Amino acid sequence: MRKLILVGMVLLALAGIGAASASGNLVKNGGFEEPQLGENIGFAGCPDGILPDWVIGGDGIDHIRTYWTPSEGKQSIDLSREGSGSIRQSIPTSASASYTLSFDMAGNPECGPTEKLLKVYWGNQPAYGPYSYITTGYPFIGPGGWETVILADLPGTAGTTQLAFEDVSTPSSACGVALDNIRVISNELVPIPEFPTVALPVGLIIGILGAAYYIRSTREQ
Ligand SMILES: [Ca+2]
Ligand SMILES: [Ca+2]
Repeated sequence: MRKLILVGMVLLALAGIGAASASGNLVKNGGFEEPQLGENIGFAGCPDGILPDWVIGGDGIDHIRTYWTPSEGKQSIDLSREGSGSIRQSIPTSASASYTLSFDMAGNPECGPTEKLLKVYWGNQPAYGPYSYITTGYPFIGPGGWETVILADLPGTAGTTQLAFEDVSTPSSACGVALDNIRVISNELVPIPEFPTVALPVGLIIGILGAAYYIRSTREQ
């Protein structure tokens, strides 16, 4: 029985590793939850140096709290403060891996242009996009207004790769691309789904049976 308990514990540990890898987002503050703005703050204009883990470029951004509903957590950004802005961050990467980038995009509907345009940069690859978002029909950004963009098989390089987002809406205005929930996952870390899904319940059952057996045998002594 002790061997069985040990097997259960090992399976549980392995299932834990699989789950950790699956949620291994390499982007820091990709949901713009830091710094936490006050509950009643609509938005805060951000020049460079305000948003942790990101370098802000262009004309800056707005950090959004209650002004509209984020796609993740409590905060998101408008990639344009008074004019088009950009953000960038260095991601730890490996030359032997490829990466999947995903993010949620919408557009600030308060002012024109109605078509918001976004370019995405990954290392020295040619720019991706421009991705277009039409604000017509979305007077307020809500859960149904966000669109998820996924870029799979981005190449890795040894060291770090710079990830950048740039508002290229024309003309530039105070109402830009809305961004939230930026994630980069190493494709090598995505676990084989069958293993942890089987290992977790099997490990749990063996563990519970083992614990019950152990309690019973200690009571009988
Ligand atoms: Ca968020
Ligand atoms: Ca703005």
